[in-house]
Amino acid sequence: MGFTVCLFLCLHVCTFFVDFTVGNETNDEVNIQVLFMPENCTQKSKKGDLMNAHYDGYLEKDGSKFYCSRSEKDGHPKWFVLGVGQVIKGLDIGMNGMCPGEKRKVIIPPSLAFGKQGNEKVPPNSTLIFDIELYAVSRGPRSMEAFREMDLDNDKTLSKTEVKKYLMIQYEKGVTRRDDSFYEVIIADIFHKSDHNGDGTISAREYNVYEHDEL
Ligand SMILES: [Ca+2]
Ligand SMILES: [Ca+2]
Repeated sequence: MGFTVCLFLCLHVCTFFVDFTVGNETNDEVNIQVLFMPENCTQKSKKGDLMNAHYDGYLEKDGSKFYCSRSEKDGHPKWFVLGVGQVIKGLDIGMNGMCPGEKRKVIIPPSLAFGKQGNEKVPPNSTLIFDIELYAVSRGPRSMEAFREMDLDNDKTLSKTEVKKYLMIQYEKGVTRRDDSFYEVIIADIFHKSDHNGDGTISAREYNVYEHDEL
């Protein structure tokens, strides 16, 4: 039984769709190497967290690069929810328990990547290597606690200003200061996916749609 998984939350830049079999035939594991650990790690990523990261993907067999988030289109870091199938399974596993600012090398067997089929850039049965740098982790972005935290004027909807303020607080826990254009790209992406009725704010109902992504 196969199902389609989008590698990236960013549907409008999503180029990789893949069918893979979820079965009990694999005991394969993701190999995680921590390349850099920041001195302060106030929170580690866990399932359901909103992640912001750059990652470059390589084929293990010849070291060729098949994906680079830094050079793709706008080059902004990828934004996705961890552990719910918005990235390949091996990345969901390999980016768990990670700190903002941490860098990892993650080696993913085919069964937890693009499987026997591969995709347009990944040959069948490819083991993949990802170089990952995590910029930000937002705890429980789908929780109503987080919604209330973001909803500064308590009107039960999130404006772009409110989302931006929240993101800036999250990012300042990380390593790098960002300019306005950085946030504008992310906010546009968030509203594109969450503001379903296009009124320029995210209602509690629209926000809560995320709750049903759990696998
Ligand atoms: Ca509000
Ligand atoms: Ca709305």
